[in-house]
Amino acid sequence: MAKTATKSAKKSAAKAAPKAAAKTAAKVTAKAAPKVTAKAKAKPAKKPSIKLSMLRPSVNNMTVRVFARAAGLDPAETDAWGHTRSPEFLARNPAHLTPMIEDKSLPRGVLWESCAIMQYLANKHGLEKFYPKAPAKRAMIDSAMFYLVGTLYPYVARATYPALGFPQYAGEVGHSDAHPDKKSEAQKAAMAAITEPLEVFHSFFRNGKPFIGGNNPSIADIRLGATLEFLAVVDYALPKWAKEYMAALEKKLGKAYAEPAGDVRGYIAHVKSQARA
Ligand SMILES: N[C@@H](CCC(=O)N[C@@H](CS)C(=O)NCC(=O)O)C(=O)O
Repeated sequence: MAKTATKSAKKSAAKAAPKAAAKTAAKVTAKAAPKVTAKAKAKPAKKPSIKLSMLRPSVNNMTVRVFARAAGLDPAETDAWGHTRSPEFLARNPAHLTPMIEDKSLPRGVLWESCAIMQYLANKHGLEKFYPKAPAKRAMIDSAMFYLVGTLYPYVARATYPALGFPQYAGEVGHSDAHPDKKSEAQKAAMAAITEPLEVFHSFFRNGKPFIGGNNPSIADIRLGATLEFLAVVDYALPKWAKEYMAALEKKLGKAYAEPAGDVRGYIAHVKSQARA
């Protein structure tokens, strides 16, 4: 979704997006408070909170939302739907892209691109479990993510964005004045082209292991799992290994995965029901 979403897609997403749960503050009266012992005084380490601007139906956004939850980073999320081209947003982020985090220690105060955000946060908070420090292991994670963003994702976007009601990436035939037959041809060709890079993730990057990261999901696995979610909108027949891989990822990450995935799945169910009506 590189461009502003269409009006109908905006409406659909607003409907599909669940409202943020209201936060309730616990009140403890001085009278009721127990006597504080030296042991009780030691507060648990506060989880770092990150400010994240996001769009709920997007898998680029789902990626960072899953990662932040899985890493215990307590994301304070702002729904940017309909605001990415506002003067305020553009002043901070001229690329108008989400996910975007705000962090005073960054030279320009903000950072976009899902993979760069995960790499930065993993580096900053020492989250080696998701992004190994050893150069050779890290290189494989980086290679998988760059391959995804550079090769697999453009095919996924071309194949699914028309059905999702999202505008195409710049340069796509779907974004041009080309005849609808040409657009449909490009969409079908992209569907067919997904097979090869998908198989590369399985045979090369996973190489017999449960995840690209080995026995535990890495940031590359989160990026891949989220990406594959979109294929449901075109009823893409995922190979058996991919279905099992996605289920294993969700099982390992639990609510951290299921909650943001629920927003994407809810949106897909919504657009599919609209298409049937
Ligand atoms: N490669 C980027 C893609 C980001 C992207 O396309 N973001 C879209 C949502 S999926 C967006 O924010 N579009 C709003 C706009 O362009 O105004 C990433 O992985 O973060």
